[in-house]
Amino acid sequence: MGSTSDLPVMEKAAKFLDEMEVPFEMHALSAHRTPEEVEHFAKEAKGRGIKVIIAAAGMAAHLCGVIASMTTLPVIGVPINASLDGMDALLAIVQMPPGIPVATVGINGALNAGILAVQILSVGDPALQDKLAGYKEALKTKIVKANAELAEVKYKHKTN
Ligand code: RP5
Repeated sequence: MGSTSDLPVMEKAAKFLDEMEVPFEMHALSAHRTPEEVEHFAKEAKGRGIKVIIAAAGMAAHLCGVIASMTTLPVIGVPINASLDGMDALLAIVQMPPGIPVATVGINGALNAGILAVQILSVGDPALQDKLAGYKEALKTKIVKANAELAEVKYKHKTN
């Protein structure tokens, strides 16, 4: 993440990775404030065994694209709502030029970034695929239960 002020959002990704028992690192690295550290991280990541990078930044959010420019690892970008309702970060992250993609999730979409990272990691890992399938099944159960509860809500003109 570009700053620890992004941590309250990025915690959702961290909690999901913990739930899936996937080892991960967290760093505060800024494309503008600590560009040398960003370069070192991006260039060394693959050699250290990292498989996927989730990069989160707000405002003029160059971190994700800069990292993507220096590695062939998949980079998932999380636009953080730090100003302009997050639209500045969303456009900065998603509008990458041809050749340097960043798989961009929604504004503050840290949970989806965590899920997508695990989905990428699960290719060729049946045990991890099973854990993901369990997670998605629980989502289904939650909505089935919600739908049943909604059926009990009564309005004069509600017909179900
Ligand atoms: C970005 O600037 C960070 O990712 C953060 O979202 C935003 C504000 O950073 P702080 O001023 O809170 O450190 O680089």
